[in-house]
Amino acid sequence: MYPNWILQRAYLTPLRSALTYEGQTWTFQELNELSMKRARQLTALGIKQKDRIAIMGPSTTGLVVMIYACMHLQCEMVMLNRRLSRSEIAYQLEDSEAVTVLVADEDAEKIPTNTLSYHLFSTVENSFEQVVDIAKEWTLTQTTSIMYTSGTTGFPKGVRQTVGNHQASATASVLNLGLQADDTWLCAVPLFHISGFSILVRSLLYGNKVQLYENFDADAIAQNIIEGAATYMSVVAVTLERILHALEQRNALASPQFKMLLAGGGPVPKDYLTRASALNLAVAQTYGMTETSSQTATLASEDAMQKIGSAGKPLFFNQIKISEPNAQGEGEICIRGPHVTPGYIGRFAQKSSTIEGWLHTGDIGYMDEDGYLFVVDRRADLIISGGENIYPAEIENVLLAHSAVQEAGVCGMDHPQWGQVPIAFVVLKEQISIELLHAFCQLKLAKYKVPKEIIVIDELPRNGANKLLRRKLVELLPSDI
Ligand code: S0N
Ligand code: AMP
Ligand code: MG
Ligand code: MG
Ligand code: MG
Repeated sequence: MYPNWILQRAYLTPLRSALTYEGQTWTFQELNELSMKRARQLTALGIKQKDRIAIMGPSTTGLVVMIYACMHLQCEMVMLNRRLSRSEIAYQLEDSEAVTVLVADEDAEKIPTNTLSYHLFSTVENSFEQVVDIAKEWTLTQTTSIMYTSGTTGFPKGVRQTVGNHQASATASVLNLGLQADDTWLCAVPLFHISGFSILVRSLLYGNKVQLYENFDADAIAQNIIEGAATYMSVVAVTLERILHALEQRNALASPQFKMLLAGGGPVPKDYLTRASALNLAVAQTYGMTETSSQTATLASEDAMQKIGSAGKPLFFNQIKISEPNAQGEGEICIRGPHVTPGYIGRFAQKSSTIEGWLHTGDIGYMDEDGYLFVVDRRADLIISGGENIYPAEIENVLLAHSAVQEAGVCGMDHPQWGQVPIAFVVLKEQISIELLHAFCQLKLAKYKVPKEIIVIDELPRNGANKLLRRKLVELLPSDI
């Protein structure tokens, strides 16, 4: 048995700062009291311990308290991505069979109209309380969170992240990065992604403060880094670039107090690492994913420059092997360790997440002679736009559902603002305007997934077995978009 993280942390270091948001600070004791109260209010509204519930809201104290309240109740939290379209959210609610949705008031309109049960945060916050016996102990195998990640089929899979997965991840992270009592982790990545959620888990396990931002505000964050108010921060390539740009514009260096930007969620252009180094900004590149509750391998800062481009070595408990390497040593990256998900829920519940304990990521990489991981290609034509994953099949499925579309193929195109954006190619069976097709996509897909261009062609590139060759689509991209 393992302790309820929130109770244990409030017991060990009640008066330490736990969270700062918009200039206000809460101690671990205060967050515990608030979340215990919220747990009693959720109980009064009919939510039972261990229920599977969905949560959606912007990164505010209200969301953190709601998450901790659900942890107290040992609920399985389906973390909904606020950028998704209503129909994408409807899919996740249906697939997860969440008994209810807890939604921040400002996100209420994103809840699908046929949702049977939901509670606004304000309803919970104003509810009466009902006594509930909060579990003091948790088990390693209980599911804390569920995050949907899409796949080759275009049908997102709900990934279980257990108490054991989160604890192993947070422990391995601190064994690598180190820790001091006054370290503060700046959180401007969404709490519905493991990039953000793992910052909360680390805070509870380490007793460190989280400085939470509702939005990614490059100027405010650059100022924070110049002042050294925070010591760690998680970024994706796009947000790293925005920080570099803001610092360069001010002609200012990072404070010596600031320790490290943890950069993940996709590859980081080498040029950013050089620019960061010129600003005294240490960047640790990391390779991780939803299925591994965040980092699997991380490059130590002392290796940053001589192993430029590497995602580092696996963290202490984790193993990486390259499956079926080619002559250059490149093959599928496989991961084993206590941080690897036990599996999926919903329609993928029967699908095993591992083979003989190894998670087959679909990503391609190699280990150099010193044991450093290099990720050379990502899984299944995955497009990463500003740290958000897009699988071509998700967009193709939507386009194919339109009566005018005969065939559809999607690929990624490099983009100065987002790293990559999706572009769609369609073969039509009847005439239709691109505007209408575009509007159709907007209805069904998150904005970042809506193809930047829809290009009509006569025929899609396919191989002998009639399989769509998405990589050939890239060659068809016009040079003027
Ligand atoms: C890049 C972000 C911050 C952009 O958001 P911003 O600037 O706040 O935009 P908005 O004001 O909301 O919208 C303005 C317009 O921009 C469009 N838009 C927004 N985001 C995107 C996007 N990603 N791609 C394309 N367009 C986008 C809006 O639609 C809007 O359009 P208009 O004007 O037309 O209405 C934001 O996207 C962001 O926060 N991205 C990062 C997400 C993230 O954290 N991804 C990581 C996921 N992966 C993992 O969690 C696993 C890896 C991991 O754990 C990890 C990752 C990083 C660091 C550490 C770790 C770790 O291991 O610990
Ligand atoms: P997600 O499931 O949304 O967490 O996305 C994880 C995927 O992002 C991985 O399977 C990789 O394809 C990609 N990714 C994460 N970190 C890196 C990295 N350091 N370099 C290249 N790709 C990465
Ligand atoms: Mg994903
Ligand atoms: Mg914004
Ligand atoms: Mg969007």
